[in-house]
Amino acid sequence: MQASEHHAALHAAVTRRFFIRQAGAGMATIGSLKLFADPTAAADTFSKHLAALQYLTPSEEFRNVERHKPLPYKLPLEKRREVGLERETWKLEVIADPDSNSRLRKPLTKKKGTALDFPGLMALAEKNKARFLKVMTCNNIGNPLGMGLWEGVPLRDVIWLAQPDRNVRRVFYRGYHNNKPNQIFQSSLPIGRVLEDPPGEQPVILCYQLNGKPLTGQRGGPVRIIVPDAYGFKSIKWIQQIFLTNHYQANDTYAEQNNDIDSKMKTYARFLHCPKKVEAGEPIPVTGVAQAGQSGLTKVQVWLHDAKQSLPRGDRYYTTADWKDAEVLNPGPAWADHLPTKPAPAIPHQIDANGNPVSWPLRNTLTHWAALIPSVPKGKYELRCRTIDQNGVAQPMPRPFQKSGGNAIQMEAVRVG
Ligand SMILES: Nc1nc2c(c(=O)[nH]1)N[C@H]1C(S)=C(S)[C@@H](COP(=O)(O)O)O[C@H]1N2
Ligand SMILES: [Mo]
Repeated sequence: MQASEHHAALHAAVTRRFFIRQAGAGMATIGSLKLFADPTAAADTFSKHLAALQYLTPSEEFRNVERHKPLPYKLPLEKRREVGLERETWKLEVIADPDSNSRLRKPLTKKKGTALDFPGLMALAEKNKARFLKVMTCNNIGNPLGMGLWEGVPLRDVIWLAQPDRNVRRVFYRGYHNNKPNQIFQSSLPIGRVLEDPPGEQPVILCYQLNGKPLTGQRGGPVRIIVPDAYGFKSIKWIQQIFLTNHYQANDTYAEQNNDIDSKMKTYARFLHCPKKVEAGEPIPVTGVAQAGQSGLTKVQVWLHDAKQSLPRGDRYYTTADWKDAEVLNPGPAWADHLPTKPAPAIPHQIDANGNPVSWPLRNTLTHWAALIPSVPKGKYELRCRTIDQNGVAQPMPRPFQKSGGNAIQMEAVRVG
């Protein structure tokens, strides 16, 4: 998977210091591990990854979750221009849901020539733009799709242009869908979430930039919605229409597909590097990523289980197992190393004026972690990782159901000897 190859490269760099420190601390067995035989060799091995060190996933290396035929960004340029999929021709309508009684004094419509165009969006951005770090994750896929710095105009600024004044309880929105009703992919939010951000939370935005560059067609450009605290299906790509409605129920395409559409991002850990085989007497170096969701993250833990032994009985999430803390790695200002513009921006609730994260890990983003597991006797083992959130709750609790976001405890087989 491309995204995880990318994470691996970045990861090698942030984890390098960790392993060198362990080696320097004189762990008795580390000398027998070729890769870490001496700290300089380890540094060399990793230095080739250093060039690729990026906390942020390059736009084209995100994993795509898309379902339109043809895919909007693969249409010929002429057609993309015609249907508003280029900045020069993009238009956004903000209208009352025709099936509802919402009232807007100044709907933004193509018909009346009042729809918002790209220069109009840029004029709003000049007055008030937002940017924030957020990991894109599909609730149906067990690994994050990519980590981004997203920039856009708060959606509420555009909604207020349309002067809504009564009977508005939700926002419905959809993107370009080849004008085929059966290809509509849509989502919705309570109007309150759009107009006001919960404490410490980022605004819902009309996003036109990712990692300091224009949002590409593949990532949902020219403009997509980004909902900072939600799973990917709320972040509609190729956005063109917003309906204000008095309906109190959601109309999300994902609701029809048996998903929990009210789910906030969850906290969970994944392995990136986990050796399939190690020599007896050698420690086991493992690394991974973790998503810090709604309840943040305090710990990543690993547990090496001898496959000959039985698993804890009546304890399906292994809460009584012998979990050991891994190290959560803070990239510091290096998170911004590959942004095209310097210095990196300060970000409310996330990045201070010196480019340092205000805390680590940040909610709704990724972090990297590493662990060096002491050597064990010859045999077959099962290695698992999990997170502990800021409420002290261990993965996959408190929300273990698959349809609100895949967060099952991951297991890798390791052979020793
Ligand atoms: N118009 C449109 N927007 C969409 C989708 C889509 O199929 N069409 N997929 C959604 C889903 S389910 C996810 S998980 C994210 C994935 O975003 P990405 O492809 O940029 O990684 O986009 C969301 N936005
Ligand atoms: Mo998704």
